[in-house]
This record gives sequence, structure tokens and C-alpha cells, in this order.
Amino acid sequence: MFVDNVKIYVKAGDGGNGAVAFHREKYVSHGGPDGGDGGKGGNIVFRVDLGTNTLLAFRYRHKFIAGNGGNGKGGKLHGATAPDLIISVPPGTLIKDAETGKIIHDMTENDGADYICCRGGRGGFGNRHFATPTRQVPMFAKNGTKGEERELVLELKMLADVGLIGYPSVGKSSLLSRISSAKPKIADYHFTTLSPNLGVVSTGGESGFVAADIPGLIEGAADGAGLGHAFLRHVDRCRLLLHVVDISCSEYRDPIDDIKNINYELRRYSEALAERPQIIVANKTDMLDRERVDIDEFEEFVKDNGWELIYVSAITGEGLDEMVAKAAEMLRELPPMIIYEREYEPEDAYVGGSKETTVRRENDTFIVEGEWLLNLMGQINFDDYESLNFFQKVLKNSGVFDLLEEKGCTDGMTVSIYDFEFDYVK
Ligand SMILES: Nc1nc2c(ncn2[C@@H]2O[C@H](COP(=O)(O)OP(=O)(O)OP(=O)(O)O)[C@@H](O)[C@H]2O)c(=O)[nH]1
Ligand SMILES: [Mg+2]
Repeated sequence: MFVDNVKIYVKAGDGGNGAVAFHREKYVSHGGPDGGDGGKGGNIVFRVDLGTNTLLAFRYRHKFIAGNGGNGKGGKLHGATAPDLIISVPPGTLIKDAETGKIIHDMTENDGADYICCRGGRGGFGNRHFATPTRQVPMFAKNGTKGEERELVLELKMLADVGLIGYPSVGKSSLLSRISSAKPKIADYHFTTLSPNLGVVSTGGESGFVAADIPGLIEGAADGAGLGHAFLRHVDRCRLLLHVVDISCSEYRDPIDDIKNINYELRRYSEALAERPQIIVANKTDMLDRERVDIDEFEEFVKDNGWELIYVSAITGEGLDEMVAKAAEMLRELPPMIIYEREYEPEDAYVGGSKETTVRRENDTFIVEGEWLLNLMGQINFDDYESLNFFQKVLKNSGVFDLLEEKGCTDGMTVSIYDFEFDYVK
């Protein structure tokens, strides 16, 4: 079974809590604070695995939860860092936010390329970090921040330069098997191909290109007729389409109608795909019957639409070299394969937990706490300017700054939000 669209739940590990502890030793009466820090929670990491081309594994497993960091202990002992949870996906997998449908990342890199999708929470500081000349016995430590959690949709869009499309039984798989080492199933009944096939086409000398054939399309595919048009997502990235027709009309359809119908279905799937350059591949020339098809009319139709036209036979091999050469030539001029950009911004982050915020004053330090903040903090990367900016904005909009002022916080005083401390500036 071919699976190319799944919904999963992922959660990175929470950071461990910092410890409140004091040094104890014989003959040392007032040992200083020595509570260790919490360990970091495990990340959720996606990894490209070139060995797979389906999301089948996710049909049976929907939940991925990374381990939590260990808590800190006395004697400056740090909690253990939890290992990352690695999720392997086929190349070309799009990671989307399930709720908004926004693209988070496109896994198009090479084998083994990693993408950290959800960061584990940071460990909280133990109390030894909070000792100051005026606060020699800090009775508090910080909790670790929460690991990010979210629901994702994984969608596979295969990585192919060239896509073979057309009605069932026109010979798409036969052609792919002739020009590449792919071994797709070929038979004289409709919908022989039930899932996309990929093949590497060598063009001699150059690096070659990747071609994909998909199940046959029919009229009404966009409404679900035949196998529907969902498989078009696998030629969505293709830079060039080989639009295959049966020029022998062995099934008594008119190739001109076929081309019009398929292009209509392409347009209903996506305007961009319908605008993609096409080569019309007139297959089965070995059985060409000029009584059945008006070749002049056909050629005029193709020419009027500005498409390239190549006659081939997957059986005799006629025209195949020319087809591959033409495709390679066009690919040299065409823009690179589509790689989807990130649409998901920090402000789209899901922040769970109670919205209540509390501010507690200890000398000139204001400690801000709240379940939602603990969740949010795990998602902020304090080394990243944009992330930091976003954090500032949230603090302002959620009324945290107002609350601080209410409690008497003025310029130069310290604000402490879990593992983040800064000087207050109005
Ligand atoms: N005579 C002749 N028969 C061909 C040629 N190309 C394909 N066929 C035959 O046409 C039938 C369908 O071929 P496939 O390659 O399975 O067609 P397809 O377009 O992949 O069909 P679906 O996967 O069902 O969409 C098979 O019986 C092939 O042997 C050709 O050039 N000449
Ligand atoms: Mg096929």
C-alpha cells in the first residue's frame, strides 16, 4: 500500500528542573548553594532516508514523544540530557502544521540531512546560579522549559525533474522502463500503476535526470474519477512534463481530446502545474493507423499550443533517444526543481497551558511565572534575533510588562522569566 499523507503528533522532551541544595561537609557550617541544573529535553528530529519512498511506516505509528531531561541534584550534579528522537522520512517529504496547513520544512536534502522540528526544553538553573552578595542563600531554582509539541501533517511530493502523465494504458510505465532502470508493472488494462514510480535517466556524460510516472488520469480525476488526481502531487515539483498519448488510438479515443482533458484536470489541480512546460509524446507509433487518426490535424493542434512533439514507440524503441535528449536539453534551460519555502513563523507557534501570569518580587528581581510562559519559553531561541523580537512582542501584548510596572518594576531592575533574565527598560 502506498501512503503519501499522514497526520502525526510530536512532542519534544521537557527540560529537567534545577535543584535547590547546599553544600554539606563535616566542619563546614554554612556551605554555599550547589544545586545542579536540569538536563535538556530531547529534540524531535526529521531525517531524510533515501531508502524509502512512502510514508507507510506512519500509518501504524502516530505519536512521537522524546524523553525529558533529568532533574539537577545537589553537589552541582547536572540532570542528564535526553537523546533526540529521530524520525526517518523519504526525500521530498513536506512537514506542515496540521492546524494551519502552513509549511514548516521541505525535506529535500541529501540522505541523512537532519531538521530539528521541535526543540527540547532547556534545563532549569540550579540555585547556585542565583547566589549574589545580597542573596547568599537562594531558596529557589528554576524549572526546565517545556518541549515543543504540535500536530503535523507529512506529505510526500516526490523529487523528480520530469513527470510522465496521461490517460491509463497509453504507455507511461513502458516508457519509464525503457529510459531508466525502473521496473514498473506494465499491462494492457487500465490503472496498472497504483503508485508513482521513480527512475534515473542517464543522458550520457551529464548527471542525468529523475523521471516519475504516476497512475493514469481520466476525465473528472479532480472529482475523484479513476484514482483521482491526488497522485499529481508527485509531479508537482517536476520541471517538465512528458504528456503521453496513444497515437495508434488502440482504444478508440482521440489524442486531441485526451490532451485537452488531461490539461483541464491539471488546471483543476493547480494552475502552476498546468503552466509547466510539456512535451507531447505520441507513443505506440509501431501500431499507427492513419485511417484512424488525422495526423495533420493532430500536429497542427500541438503546434498551435506551442508544445514540442515527439513520436516514439516503447516497444520498438523508436524516438526514445530523441525524447531523452530533448528533455535533457529543455531541463538545462528550465528553473530548478521546486523546493517549498517555510511559511510557518514564530507567531504561529502553538502555546498551550493556563494563560494566568504571576509576578513575584525578591529584592530588585521580579520573577514572572505562568504555565503558558513555560510552554512558550521552550520555543524561543534566544540566540536568534527574530525569535527574541517575537518574544518581546508577546510579553508586551499579553500584558506582562503592565503587570511588572503594577508591581513596582522600574528601569534597571531585573526581570527573571524561567531561564531568561534581563534588565527592565521602559
Ligand atoms: N504496441 C505498443 N504497445 C505499447 C507501447 N507502449 C505500451 N504498450 C502497451 O500498452 C499497454 C499499457 O502500457 P503501460 O505502460 O502499462 O501503460 P500506462 O500508461 O503505464 O498505464 P496505467 O499505469 O494503467 O496508467 C501494455 O500492454 C504495453 O505493452 C508501444 O509503444 N507500442
Ligand atoms: Mg503505468
